[in-house]
Amino acid sequence: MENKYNHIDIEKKWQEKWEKEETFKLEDNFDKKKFYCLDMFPYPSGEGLHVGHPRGYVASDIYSHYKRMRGFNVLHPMGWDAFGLPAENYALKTGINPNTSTAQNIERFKKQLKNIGLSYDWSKEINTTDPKYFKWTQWIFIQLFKKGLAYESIMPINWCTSCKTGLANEEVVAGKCERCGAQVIKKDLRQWVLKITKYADRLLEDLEELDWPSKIKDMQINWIGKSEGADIDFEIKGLKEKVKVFTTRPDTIFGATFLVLAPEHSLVNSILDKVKNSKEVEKYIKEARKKSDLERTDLAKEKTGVELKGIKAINPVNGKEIPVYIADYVLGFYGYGAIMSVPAHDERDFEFAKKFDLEITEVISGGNISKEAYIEEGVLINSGDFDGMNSKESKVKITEWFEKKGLGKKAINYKLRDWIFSRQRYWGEPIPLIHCDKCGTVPVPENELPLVLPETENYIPSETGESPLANLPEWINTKCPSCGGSAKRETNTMPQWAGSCWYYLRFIDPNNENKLVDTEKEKFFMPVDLYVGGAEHAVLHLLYARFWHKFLFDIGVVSTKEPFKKLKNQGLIMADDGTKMSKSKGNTISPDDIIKSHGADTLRTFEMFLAPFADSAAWNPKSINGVKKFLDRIWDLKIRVSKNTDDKLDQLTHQTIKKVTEDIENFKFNTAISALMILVNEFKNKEAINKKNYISLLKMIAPFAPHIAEEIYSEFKEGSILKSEWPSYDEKMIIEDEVKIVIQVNGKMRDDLFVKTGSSEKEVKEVALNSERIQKWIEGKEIKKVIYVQDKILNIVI
Ligand code: ANZ
Ligand code: ZN
Repeated sequence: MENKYNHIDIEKKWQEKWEKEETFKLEDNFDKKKFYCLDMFPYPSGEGLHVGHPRGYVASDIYSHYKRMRGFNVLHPMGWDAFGLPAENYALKTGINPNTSTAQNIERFKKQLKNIGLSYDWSKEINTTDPKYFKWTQWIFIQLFKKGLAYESIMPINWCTSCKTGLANEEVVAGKCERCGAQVIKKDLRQWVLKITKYADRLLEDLEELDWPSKIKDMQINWIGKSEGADIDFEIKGLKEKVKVFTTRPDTIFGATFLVLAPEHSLVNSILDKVKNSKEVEKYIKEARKKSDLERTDLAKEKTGVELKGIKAINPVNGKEIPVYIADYVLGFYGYGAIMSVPAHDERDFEFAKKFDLEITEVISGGNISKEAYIEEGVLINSGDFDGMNSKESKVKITEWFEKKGLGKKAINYKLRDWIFSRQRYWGEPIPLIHCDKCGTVPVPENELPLVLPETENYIPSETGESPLANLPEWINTKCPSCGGSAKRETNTMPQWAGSCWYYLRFIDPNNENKLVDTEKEKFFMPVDLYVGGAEHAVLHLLYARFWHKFLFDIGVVSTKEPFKKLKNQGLIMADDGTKMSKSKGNTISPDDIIKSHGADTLRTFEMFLAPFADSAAWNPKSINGVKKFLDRIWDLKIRVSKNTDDKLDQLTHQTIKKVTEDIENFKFNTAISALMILVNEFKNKEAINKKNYISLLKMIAPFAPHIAEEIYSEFKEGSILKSEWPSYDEKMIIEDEVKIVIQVNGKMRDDLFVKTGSSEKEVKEVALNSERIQKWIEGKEIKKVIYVQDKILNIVI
């Protein structure tokens, strides 16, 4: 009888069965322990998925299966982050309404995800562009507005010359638009801005309680950029105006030999008539406006600047007259857009002083300031009464001196800026505000939400920088909700990040028409226990979502301080030549093709086996066949199942259960699969396999390869294996005498491994070849021979 593993039939059969029987539907059971396992939901692009995309989805799916089998009520949803520029740019090109193209893309994505056999509860599906969803995005905005956390401001914003829209700082990469690569310039525009800075301290402090990769936490810490120091006022000789500076080094004040203002500093314009070289100054200001902040603060860049001739400042601690410059290395929107320059102890100031031949006064001992700035803290010199004090103490003392004189005070500064929240685009949530001449800015009444997008055929933004909505008078003209007079709608839309700031809450209760989320359900399911996605979201989405969550906490909508308890980032899957996969390079591999040729189970298992989850890895078309063979082997073993017992196999099975359980808990999927491969090889060497051991194997492989596991299991047992209980192990069975074996490659020690006493050469070799440390040395090499001294040493000769 020919009974071969036929992945195509099996995968189709089980996907249909799961769907029909709603196998993965969230249980309406609040007595069980919950587990909320969330993926970063995708933007449904027109290109569909390549094999790199599902890596995170497969991992979270494995974890969800595992948790279900451990008795948890698992919420594992999926949805669409579907507002965004690509759909709008596509509409501009083709005239096709973004609604239409988005719906098509979603359908395609969904089909691709279903083919992978991911265990989402599709009854929880959401789409950020669905008015039933963005009604609540708008509702949250109105609450922010009512609490004074959304405000209007004329701001020089980052303006993409090609997309013709404002960008957040985070969307500008090396002075270019993150989306289209065009030059980004500064442009003054009326903007809606969210006061994320009000939450800066809480966003910092609460990072501590999160189980997140430290790299991501550090990026948030740096982005928020809290620094402590002092504000100090400098008098300008002969003028009323003072210049306030922020410094982290008040201990160096005696070395402040000049002031530098940012070109956009407000003082510059107001005193221009007193500046002798005003023409030169004006020209410099104009040039500076063309540069991005990044270019301006680039350490490597040659410093530029212009002296404000005829203007002098006074150093408050010693009364010395010092020159005043404008230079673009001082940013207009950090601190006060002005600095006291201490060339002896700050690198940029040092370079600047060298270039313009300015005085350099050493005030911290220990450096060699004829050569370079000495930026360490240390002992003060040339600092009057403060000589001999160390930096730490003198910072306090000098700040106190300023406080007493009323010339300064202790201060804290943040790099974090308020979040520019408006976009001049069509395909986004309309900002639900109305402008009335009499009443000012009034929110759309909450019972009139959602405020939907009007139909149009014209997606071209207006040249003035307003959104395409500004071209639709029937939409703009409305009644003031407060006085009933004629009024105008806000034409800005929200940025792409808005919908993803709170979607994890809506998954809990996606169809609630009266509330953003039901309070009881929210209490039960929040926080998200595990969040899986790309590390590229370290400071964008992950900071914005935390901000909104904290706001929702403050207004009583959510019960937890933080939304995402544990975060895991996946590494990228690269093309087999090691470069990034992209449609434009033509090196993408479609999961659909792999699913046809090898099966979804093989794809899933292979993506986890490829490398440690957080590492990037190149797609390896050859080794996928090895994974397919591994599943074939599991299939072929089923005819050997019997009542026979075998102590050695029992023991190995128990050891494997322990290893795989721990590995899944720790997201070490690749080593979990290695352990299963070893077990399967042992099984293969036996004529008969005890049924209990074989079922344990099936249960362990089920989260990785659910279709084949279901199919085989159904020959032995009733019900879905994915609803069965995770196998347990007996500690007593596992203990055995172990010895440490030294593993050498060409006579050099490369690893040591514990194996059971008396292991055969074959057994030790198998373990050794699975060690990552050993693989590094033998990869791609031919093994010439293996020398084994039992219980002592294994030498691999290549
Ligand atoms: C004097 C000084 C002496 C400084 C010294 C540093 C070293 P962080 O830590 O990033 O907050 N600064 C202040 N405002 C600035 C602006 N708008 N653009 C560019 N630089 C600015 O850095 C704070 C320090 O950055 C401040 O302390 C100031 O230079 C500079 F030996 O003041 B310092
Ligand atoms: Zn009114």
